[in-house]
Amino acid sequence: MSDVPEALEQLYAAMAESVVKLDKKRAAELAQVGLDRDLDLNEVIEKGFVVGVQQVGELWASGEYFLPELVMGAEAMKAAMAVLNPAILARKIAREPIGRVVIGTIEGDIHDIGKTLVATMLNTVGFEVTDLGKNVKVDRFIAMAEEKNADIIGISALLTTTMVGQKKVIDELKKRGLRERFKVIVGGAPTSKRWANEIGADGQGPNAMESVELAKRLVGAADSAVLAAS
Ligand code: B1M
Repeated sequence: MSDVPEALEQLYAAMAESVVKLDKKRAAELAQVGLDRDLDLNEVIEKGFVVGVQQVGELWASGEYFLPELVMGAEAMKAAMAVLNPAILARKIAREPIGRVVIGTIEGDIHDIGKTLVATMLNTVGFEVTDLGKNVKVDRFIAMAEEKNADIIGISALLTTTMVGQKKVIDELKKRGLRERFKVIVGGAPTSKRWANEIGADGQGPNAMESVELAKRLVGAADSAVLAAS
């Protein structure tokens, strides 16, 4: 492939640019470069491709990009993740699960890139993860958490209009006398620690790495040496 920067910061910038330019092929190729160079994949994702998809969001918000570009930007990001995911999962440690997580994107919301990344990272460090996908109803979060005997329910929301669904899950847990049975983590761009406190969640994950640390703390596995998998 032509034109691959040697310097790390420029390579990350090229990864971001591939998403901004909606170029699936180049995004996948640059993800492969990240693997070939044995780079820290969290950095490849957070400093490279995520920066690009955020820029796509800004361009859309400012009216320079329209919905098709938003979709194509997401597809470029997904093309990169399709290359990186097998390598991330290959680091998984075969052992008893350190905890069980049921995770999904709340009803009305189809943004699933960040949620899937968090699910993958949790899986990698040793959680048993049930990914419910996107547009998940309140009842389904609770039914699956009970069925899987989950320790943690993870609820992602990317829209200010859907984040209220996170509160609905917690309120419903309280109503059914189940609030103490499960820890609840919320995440997604419009959420914050303050929001998590306000709705009575056990924590908010600002990004995938910190969400993993939070989940480990919540199941009392924070100091386990084997968890330094990524
Ligand atoms: Co949409 N979208 N989108 N979108 N989209 C946003 C979120 C928006 C901020 C763009 C903007 O205005 N700048 C805006 C929301 C505004 C608001 O509510 N405040 C927006 C809008 C308005 C919309 C539509 C309504 C557009 C329309 O149709 N008119 C529509 C909504 C559809 C729906 O859900 N009902 C829509 C649609 C789409 C696409 C389908 C085109 C596509 C999603 C494709 C997909 O996910 N499969 C899309 C995209 C790609 C975005 C942006 C550009 C990028 C989101 C993303 O994937 N980021 C986004 C702009 C932005 O975020 N800056 C935008 C990368 C990802 C790795 O980050 O998801 O934040 P993120 O996840 C992070 C953390 O948040 C955290 O960890 C992750 C990894 O670090 N995290 C968790 C996430 N979930 C977590 C859960 C946890 C813990 C941590 O525990 C459970």
